[in-house]
This record gives sequence, structure tokens and C-alpha cells, in this order.
Amino acid sequence: MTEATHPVVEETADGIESMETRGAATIAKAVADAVETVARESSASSTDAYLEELYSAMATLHDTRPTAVTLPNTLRIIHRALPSDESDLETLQTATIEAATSVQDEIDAAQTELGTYGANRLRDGDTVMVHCHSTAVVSCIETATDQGKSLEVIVKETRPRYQGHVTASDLADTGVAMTYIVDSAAHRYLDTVDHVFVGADAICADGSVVNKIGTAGLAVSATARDVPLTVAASTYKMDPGTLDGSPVEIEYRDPTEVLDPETQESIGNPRIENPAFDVTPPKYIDALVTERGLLAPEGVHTIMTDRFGDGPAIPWTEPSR
Ligand code: RI2
Repeated sequence: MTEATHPVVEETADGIESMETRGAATIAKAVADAVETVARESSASSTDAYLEELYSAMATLHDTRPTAVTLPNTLRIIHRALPSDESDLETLQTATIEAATSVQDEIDAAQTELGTYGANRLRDGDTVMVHCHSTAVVSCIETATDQGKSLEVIVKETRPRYQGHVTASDLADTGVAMTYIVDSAAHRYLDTVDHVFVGADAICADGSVVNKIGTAGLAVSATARDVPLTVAASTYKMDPGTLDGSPVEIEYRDPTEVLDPETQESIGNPRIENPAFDVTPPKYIDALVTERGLLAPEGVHTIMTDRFGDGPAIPWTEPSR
């Protein structure tokens, strides 16, 4: 018998799809929270019915946004923590709840830890350019200001969703001096910048980084200006699906995020494309700051194999029980 989907699954999935819930770490925590609620409030009367309900919830959550790998990694980590096939229903539910809670705690702890490593790269008086909104990057800047460093931050607008607004709001509380620029002004301002800091949605086995559209161009410009680019991202962002050389799927979002249909029509009805992410090759990345410390792009493969080394398969899509 198929269990009805818990309303929290639909609410969480809708929130992620509409980007009301956004940012790789925030998405991961929302997914873990939804799984925890499903486990806590399940009325399944057998192990089989419970697992059917759980996997159906995981499949719905998984299919919301394709690029941020924290989403499948979170589901993978929770699934791995479940006990064997022979377990009774209560043991399975308790294990799901514990795993979902602990993954949320680990994500929070990782943000704090990587924030320190990122902050250690910044010196008093530095100017940092940031792109999009990343909780990991905000953690680095907040920690640096807590260390007593005075920073200036250049915030890129980040069309079409204007995540620069979220970054500016977050940083307003830190007391850093902020300058807000349109995306196309980045190159001009890089000659006054000491560091570029960006987040990540996925880290590939070859050390390349998938992040908000515009990151790759910014990285090329930063390299041309000898400005080091730091990627702030926990190891949850490592995508084991890339271990076999497969690329990360890039999300294309609705064209109306770029132009409303009336304006599109009025300028001759051009086709609109709206890729949400791009890929920055490792040669443009100075370092990654993770909760395990500073990492060169060349070091990603080793840590990815250690962390998620059993290959690209996502276990819950083919449950072993
Ligand atoms: P944290 C965002 O994607 C940006 O690309 C950002 O760099 C990345 O998530 C990482 O976010 P979107 O959800 O995990 O705005 O650092 O499309 O918060």
C-alpha cells in the first residue's frame, strides 16, 4: 500500500523549486528537516510501508533542483545511517530522525568551521568581492570581522534573482563597508580588490566548481587581475556523481526570471535562456575553504573518495532492502 505524501514534503519541495528556500546549505537543511518530520509523524504500520513512504518523500525532494549536490548528499547520508533490513519499525524511525537531526547539526558546524579557515585568509583592511549569496561566504566574512578585521565588501547584484540583496542584508549586521555593483562592473572594480570569495553548489572530482551563473567569468577576470579566488564550501558540496567523469547537470530556470513576456515581445521576441549555474575550471581557483581546512582544487578527488567513495549511485533510488 502506498502511503500518502506528508504535506511537509510538498511544502518543502515547492519552497525549493520556487527558490523561496535557496542556497545549497539551506536547501540541504530543509530537506533533512522534512525527512525528519516524515519519520516523526509517520503512521505506517509496517517496515515496508514506512520505507515506501520515506523513499517516496526522498524522491520528491530530490527532484526539486538538479544542481545543488548537498540535496542528494544529505539524502544519501541519512539513508546510509539507517540500520539493516531486519530492523523493526520503531528502530528505523528513530534512526531516521537521529540521522536527519545530526546532518543538520553537521551542516551548521561545517559552516562555522570553514568560516574560520576562510577568515584566516583575510587581512585587516582587505577588500573582498562576492557573487550571489552564500551562507558559507557570509560565515567567512562574519568570522573575519569577529576577529577584529576591518573589511570592505563589493557585492555583485547577481541577475536575474538579485541574490546580492540577500548578501547585503546579511552583511549589514557585520559593520563591513559595502559597495553594491551591477554584474557587468566586476572587471572594472577588480583592480581595487584583494580577494574574490564565492560559494559552491557542487564541487567536481577534477576540482572544478559549479556555482551561480557569472562565477566562471568572474574567475577569469580575477585571474587576469592576479586576484585570488577562494571557494567557501563544505565537503557536502562534493559530487560523487562526477567521479566517473560525468558533468553536473546545470539547471535552466524559467525565462520570465530574465524578461517578462510583454518586454520580450516588444523587443522582437528573442529566445531567452536562463542557466542558473556555470562551471569554473580548477586553474582559476586559488583555494577551497572547507570544514576540513584549506584545500587545493587538486586535493578534491582524495577527500571526495574518502567522504562519498562508493561511486555515483544514489542508494535510496535503488533501496537495498
Ligand atoms: P551556500 C546559491 O544558489 C549560489 O550559487 C551560492 O553560491 C550557493 O547557492 C551556495 O550557497 P541558489 O540557490 O550553501 O541561489 O554557501 O541558486 O549558502
